[in-house]
Amino acid sequence: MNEPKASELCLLPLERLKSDPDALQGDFLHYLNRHLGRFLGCSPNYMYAAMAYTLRDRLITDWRDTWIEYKEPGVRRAYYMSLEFLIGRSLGNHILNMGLETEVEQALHDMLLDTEEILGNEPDAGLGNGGLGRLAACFIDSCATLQLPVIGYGIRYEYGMFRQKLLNGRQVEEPDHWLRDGNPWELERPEYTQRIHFGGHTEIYKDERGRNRVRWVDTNDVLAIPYDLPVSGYGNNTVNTLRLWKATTTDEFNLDEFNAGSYTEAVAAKNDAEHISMVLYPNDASESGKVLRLRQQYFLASASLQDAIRIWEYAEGGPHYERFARDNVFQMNDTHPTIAVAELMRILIDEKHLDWDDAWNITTACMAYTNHTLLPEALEKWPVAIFKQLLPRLLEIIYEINARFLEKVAMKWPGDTERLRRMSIIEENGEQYVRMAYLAIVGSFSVNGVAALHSQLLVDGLFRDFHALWPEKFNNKTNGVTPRRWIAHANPKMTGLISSQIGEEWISDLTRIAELKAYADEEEHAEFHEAWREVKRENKKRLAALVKKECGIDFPLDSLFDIQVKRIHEYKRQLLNVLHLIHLYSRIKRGDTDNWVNRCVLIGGKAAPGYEMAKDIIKLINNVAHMVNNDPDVGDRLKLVFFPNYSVSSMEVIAPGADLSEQISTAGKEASGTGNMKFMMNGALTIGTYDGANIEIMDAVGEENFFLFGLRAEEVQEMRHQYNPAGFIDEDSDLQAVMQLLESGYFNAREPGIFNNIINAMKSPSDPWMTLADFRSYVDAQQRVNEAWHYKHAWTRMSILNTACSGFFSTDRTMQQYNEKIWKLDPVTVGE
Ligand code: 21N
Repeated sequence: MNEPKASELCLLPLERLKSDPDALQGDFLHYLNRHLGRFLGCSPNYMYAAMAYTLRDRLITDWRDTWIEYKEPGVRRAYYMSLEFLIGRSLGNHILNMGLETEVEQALHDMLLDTEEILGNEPDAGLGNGGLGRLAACFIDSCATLQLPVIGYGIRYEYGMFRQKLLNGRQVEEPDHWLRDGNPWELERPEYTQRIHFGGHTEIYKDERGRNRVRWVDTNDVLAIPYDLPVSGYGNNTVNTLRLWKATTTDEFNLDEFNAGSYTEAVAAKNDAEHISMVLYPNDASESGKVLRLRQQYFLASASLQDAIRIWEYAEGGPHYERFARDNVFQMNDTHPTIAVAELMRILIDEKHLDWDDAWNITTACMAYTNHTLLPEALEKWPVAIFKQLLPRLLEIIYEINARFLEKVAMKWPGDTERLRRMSIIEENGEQYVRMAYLAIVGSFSVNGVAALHSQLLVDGLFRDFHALWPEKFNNKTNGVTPRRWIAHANPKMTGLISSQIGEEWISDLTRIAELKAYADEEEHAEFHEAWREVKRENKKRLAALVKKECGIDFPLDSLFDIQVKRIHEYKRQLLNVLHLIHLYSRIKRGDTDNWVNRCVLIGGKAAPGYEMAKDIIKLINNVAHMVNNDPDVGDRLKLVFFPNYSVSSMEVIAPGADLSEQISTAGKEASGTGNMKFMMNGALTIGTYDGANIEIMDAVGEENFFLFGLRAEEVQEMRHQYNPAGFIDEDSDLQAVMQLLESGYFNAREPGIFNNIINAMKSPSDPWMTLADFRSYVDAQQRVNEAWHYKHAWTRMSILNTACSGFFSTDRTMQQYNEKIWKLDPVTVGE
């Protein structure tokens, strides 16, 4: 008999584990008792871990088979590079994707355990700030479901997004040590460790053929260790990989210090390396400018590129670089990993010894860039001085890229020095900076915005000059969200009701949810309408219980649940919401309550720790809430809470319980928004400005099923030059009453002056967010909401239509568009 060789042995099929309730229970108890050393009746976080291990075992076979398929030569792969992946919890998601809901439920039930409680013990993987990080998580979910060979690359932050506490109505940040009890999902792969260089200097040498080459020497090196997380597809055998890098020290240390007898100091100094993956920067939508942040960016870019090259060389069986761009594409999530453009050039030139032109052709054929913001304060630029210190070789390469690029510009527009100055990758007025967005555009074959309006504004404004040079690079890819997490998992009751009417196909093909439109008519489908209302009521009950637990306030179920959750930022205009609430309060106080609609208002979101105005806004919301909730004149007419520590897992309860979704940014400022889509899918109606993806949401559902208000982007620009907030106050007695109440100190009687910054900002003619300009229109739209709410049946119809028209906003569609126009990958089926 022929003995198999070792290399053949490793390809032998792995036995599939049984997944009936008995088998699950057996493995669960094995992990709980024999691995974790705990027993039934122990603290529930161990039961969560035991169930996670049980399911991970069942993912491993498909995970391995998926890798084997992807490593075949000729399989083209995409790499999604992102400094953020805001994953949230995973157990419920995997159970859903594997179709094991009833089996797990049964297994736990037989041990008198409650599934929901156990799922609730998983800490959120909060490795992101907001929309950009959550988008990355939705993207990789959809890629696995679509069977696309896409690998996520990110950083395994020891501390994710801070936990938000409230003290006297103010935000207090607490560190999020999410890995403290271990992470059962991750698999450490030290065999694929990569080495990353920092510091040092460059020198020129002659190679064996007498050509000048550059060496980067005397560097301080750091090691990158990969930790893999499984990303399961829905109802298929695909298990993709999210690979997160942890920074660690090399074992080398400074011998001089060692010889001088400072052994402990020499070892201790090595700690510096570990800091790179210690903490996520929490200031979304404004650049941090910190050296550690640039170290994180290069660390991710370099480790990921080296790893992708290693995978490709292995599959290809040798370094035939003319085929590299045929097989690989890198999607950069904003400019954060954009140093990858220069890093790929460095690897190809210094390490693979390609010449400049070949390296540049490869690089610009496999890099693609997504922009997520137009806000000037969020556009990354790094001081050249910092670059020179930290990444001297990369700065040289960027200079060379820039010189060759500016030659092209000069050729197309001879004598236009002003244009050269504008378009240069290096900003030269005063201190020099590297403009990362420009590096990304020059180095990529595709540049996209995240909603139709946003992509249009990019080519008309910020990137105008580049669009004139390369119109073919620019495109739009409207964002989405994954219907698995945001409907099927978060809203099981609605899922059951929908599937009872149109089957389950919609879960992996959301265009099919349009079939619900046929049920929008109350007369013909009275039972369905009744059931729809009942589902919403149950979801409101679940949300009300969470609000009671977190905030201590009762939300009566018959009230309209009016919700704004997102990062706290002036452009998102939580302040406009507050002005409306003060208006409602003042109406109650003066007895103007005919046809009143009772409202429960929930506002939640985190402020960047250094963003004082955002922190003042949180304090104002809490102070107004205190007055409103404790005033006996108000009663059930109005309830207001600031919901603490808004996160992925809390949104899973909040979105299904919402009646009204607040999407009220200053037009032209919110690139897309994605919370707006989650609310829509779960049957909430939107009150919103003509901004970001709101526009596409309204197009899909129809203006008559959407509460539109406010200035449009062009009107905002138009008014800017002559914006006169005082005029809006003078002409509107409601706004006068609101501002008077606010300025009188009514909400801060014992804390005089604390809201002066907020008041002055709103009253300033240079207020970039022009909050007062939209007050009247917003209050009128809220009045239309009230009128609509009176007609329960018409409201239900609009709610059903919102869900039924949400098919476009699945990330399955978004990923299909990225794939058709940018990545061009073939789907890979696994295990058939
Ligand atoms: C959002 F701290 N953009 S979250 C858009 F320095 N950018 O605002 C939203 F490390 N974050 O409209 C859109 O729906 C969403 O992206 C998805 O496309 C966000 C930028 C950021 C900047 C600096 C930093 C972290 C994040 C930090």
